[in-house]
Amino acid sequence: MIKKNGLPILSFGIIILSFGYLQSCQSNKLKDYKGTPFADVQYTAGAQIIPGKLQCEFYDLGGEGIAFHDTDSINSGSGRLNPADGTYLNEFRIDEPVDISYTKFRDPAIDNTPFNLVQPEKDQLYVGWTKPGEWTKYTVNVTEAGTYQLGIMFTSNKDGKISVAVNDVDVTGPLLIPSTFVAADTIPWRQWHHWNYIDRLANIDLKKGLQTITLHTADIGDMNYDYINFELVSAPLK
Ligand SMILES: [Ca+2]
Ligand SMILES: [Ca+2]
Repeated sequence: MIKKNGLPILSFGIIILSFGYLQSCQSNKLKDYKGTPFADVQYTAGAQIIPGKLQCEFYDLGGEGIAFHDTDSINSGSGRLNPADGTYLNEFRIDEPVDISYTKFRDPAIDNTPFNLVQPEKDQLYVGWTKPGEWTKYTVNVTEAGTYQLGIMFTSNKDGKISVAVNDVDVTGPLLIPSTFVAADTIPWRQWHHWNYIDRLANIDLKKGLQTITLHTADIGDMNYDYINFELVSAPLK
């Protein structure tokens, strides 16, 4: 009887052990990771929740090489394009080299032009001045395992490419972020302010629990990232 039942019991045991090993790898990965969820005087919610919007400017705390990689030591937005004036938006992460700005609705128009493919909301922080090789990393809390459809709110001065990694493993390969260049807009700098939203960027599988998502600027650059939306489209197979 023992011999007869040995194989199924052994197989079941291997499946359990394999599952445990994968879980262990995942938690060890996070344990070895030195970054922590973003927090400041206004944002205290901890790890961003999936499903939902991953706000790109809320990349983790931890510094260069841990929570992000930037090609220089300057924040081209906070404190530069947006002078330090004591306001939250102008000084957001002012001492960090990831380049951050926010959507401005003014007259003359900046982010509120008819050249938008999708109108953004005003005062939305975003990561900009992106260059190939740069990345930002996020500790996220996935509340439901399954397949997620990714959407992105963005501008793209050329046909840039991004990729997305889960626990440091690239799960998408290069994804085209099509140009939002509009020749009819004769103000050159405003080509960086034509917004669009893609709702079917990619589908990825996520396990439940705390893990990391990394947003890579894979090619070309010159994109602005407001947020990536994670919509649960199917639950895991039972
Ligand atoms: Ca920079
Ligand atoms: Ca944002």
